Amino acid sequence: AQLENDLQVALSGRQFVLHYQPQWHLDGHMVGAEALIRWQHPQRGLVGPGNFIAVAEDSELIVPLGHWILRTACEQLARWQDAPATRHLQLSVNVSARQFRQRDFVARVVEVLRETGVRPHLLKLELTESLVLDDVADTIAKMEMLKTKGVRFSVDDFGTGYSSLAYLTRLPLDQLKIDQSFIHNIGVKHTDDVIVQTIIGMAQNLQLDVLAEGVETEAQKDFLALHGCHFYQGYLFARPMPAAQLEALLESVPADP
Ligand code: G
Ligand code: G
Ligand code: MN
Ligand code: NA
Repeated sequence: AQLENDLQVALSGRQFVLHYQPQWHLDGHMVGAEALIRWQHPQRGLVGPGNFIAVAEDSELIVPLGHWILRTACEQLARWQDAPATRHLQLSVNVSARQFRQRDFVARVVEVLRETGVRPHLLKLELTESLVLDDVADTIAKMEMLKTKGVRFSVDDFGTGYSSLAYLTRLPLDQLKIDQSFIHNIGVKHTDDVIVQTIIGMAQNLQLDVLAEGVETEAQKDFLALHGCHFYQGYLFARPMPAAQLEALLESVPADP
């Protein structure tokens, strides 16, 4: 409960910041970024979410925190869409289960879009496989309402759950993100090579984009490219970074056409 209290203080004290990890097309263009929260702790410095997101998710705190994340990400996205060099960047935002299950989740997203002026198709909401599976009817209803507005959807950590093709076809999805545990084992564990190829094939058959996350080596990238994966995120390309640093990085790589 101490950490929960500290998080409450951090939220009202504006101690959270968002970093952005670039996402790339195979052709070398930066296509977007994923927003990842950090805690700028007055004593401990920059703290990663591994230590606190789970605690926030176990309490109601994830609801106001999740809303702050969405609003802050959309404020950044609004600045990017208004500048020539960054106007094509899409932004992925992680959504927690408790946040998504709120009755007013759809209304909140629509409100943030309206207030920030973000073009909805630039916003991609990342839902985990387990979230999506937990209450499929509610998931589909909410996704469809937002899909109508133009918002895009990605399944995060894909492959770690037990999703069937049958339910995947019922969701208005745009992208599958292959979980980094599988990427890590490319060339190391044969069954994971097979899983990666299967996910890429599944995405192609469903006409979804597929993004590999946690790509750390050229060998992993080459394997993924060989098997038809077009989108990448990982330390091989860039770490999560402040928005200004991402903008500087963009100046040194070709912009998305
Ligand atoms: O870099 P990384 O340490 O940023 O993130 C660790 C975990 O925290 C990941 O599972 C990631 O999905 C989660 N996470 C990071 N940022 C956010 C966020 O803004 N919202 C939610 N719900 N989870 C996040
Ligand atoms: O769970 P989610 O996929 O939302 O969070 C992504 C997490 O993966 C973040 O903690 C991010 O910092 C981390 N990450 C991103 N790229 C890499 C990578 O290449 N290697 C490793 N080990 N972690 C990564
Ligand atoms: Mn994610
Ligand atoms: Na993930």
